[in-house]
Amino acid sequence: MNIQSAQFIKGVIHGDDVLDLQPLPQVAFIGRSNVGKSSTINNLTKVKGLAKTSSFPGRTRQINVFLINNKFYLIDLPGYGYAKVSKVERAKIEEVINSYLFHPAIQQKKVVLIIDAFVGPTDSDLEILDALLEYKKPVLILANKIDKVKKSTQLTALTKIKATLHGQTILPFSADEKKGGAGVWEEILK
Ligand SMILES: Nc1nc2c(ncn2[C@@H]2O[C@H](COP(=O)(O)OP(=O)(O)O)[C@@H](O)[C@H]2O)c(=O)[nH]1
Ligand SMILES: [Mg+2]
Repeated sequence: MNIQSAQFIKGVIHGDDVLDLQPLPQVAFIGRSNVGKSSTINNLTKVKGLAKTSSFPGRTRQINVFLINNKFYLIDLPGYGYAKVSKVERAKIEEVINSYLFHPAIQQKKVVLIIDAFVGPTDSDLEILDALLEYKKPVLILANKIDKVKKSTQLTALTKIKATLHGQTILPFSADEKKGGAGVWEEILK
């Protein structure tokens, strides 16, 4: 993918707030807090700092919208499953995510579900995957932070992840490394 332009459009807290976007395809990034959603967006667009990354989980509470090449939108969603926030706060974040992901008037071109290759799929990951499949969303699963898994055990780790995630295709990825983005773009735009 040749990136000519990548711009931040807005940050919102409800799916209704993106209904005024141009009628262009939307690619959404979803996953646990701190799994590397923002890093993946920066890697794919090759714009460092486009999406704010943080080593502290639970920082993004809003839906951030980016316009790429004036052709499609990348949607950075808040992370779920962060244990250190209150129940009320967690429910609020889930509401923000669901209001966008399952909005009846929004059909994403792709929903990129990012899981941690080192940690493996969590209950929250499975829950969201099941919901995405139930809503017949076009899902792409990235196993990010593959650099944290020893080379010799990567295949075993990926096979295990795949089995847990109902045999869905899993793409190993490392948002921290420069390479690998081309394969992800190919899958996203399929
Ligand atoms: N080792 C490693 N660290 C990563 C990778 N992707 C993201 N991180 C780190 O994980 C932390 C959270 O990343 P961020 O993109 O902010 O996660 P988000 O909360 O899902 O948006 C940051 O400290 C990143 O540098 C990766 O592929 N490998
Ligand atoms: Mg983020």
